[in-house]
Amino acid sequence: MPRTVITFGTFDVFHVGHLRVLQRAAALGDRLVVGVSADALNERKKGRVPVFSEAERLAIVEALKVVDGVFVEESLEQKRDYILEHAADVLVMGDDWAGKFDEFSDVCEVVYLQRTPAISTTAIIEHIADL
Ligand code: C2G
Repeated sequence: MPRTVITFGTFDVFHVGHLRVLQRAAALGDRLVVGVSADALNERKKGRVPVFSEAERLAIVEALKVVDGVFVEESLEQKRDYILEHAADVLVMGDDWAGKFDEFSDVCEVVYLQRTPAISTTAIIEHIADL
């Protein structure tokens, strides 16, 4: 049976920290499925509309060599359904989410990967705004 890895994120203003977490997630199994958070979810949870639209963020993530499939993450509360729907064996998140998804360890392995230091979408937006 192929081992399916699932991960979630906004992946706005795609950067090397995003790439690395997806590469390391993919290395934990045979197939990587990515839930890209909806524009409405970002607005609701973060109070900010992403720079790149949901369709653009999905297209970028879907085109990556390490990604086998993408879907829109409509709400954080549906995480268990997404894990089951995609028959995921492993849930991977960056360690900014450490401990937050331990409740799913009854249906899959839960792994938190160290974030790539010193790079974030917010820092990039601020840097560009300052130019
Ligand atoms: N990431 C990383 N290193 C960075 C920046 C981000 O490893 N320097 C990782 C995050 O830990 C996350 C993924 O890249 O696993 C996507 O990051 P975000 O787009 O910020 O995702 P977020 O908005 O936190 O996810 O269910 C979760 C939601 O979809 C929100």
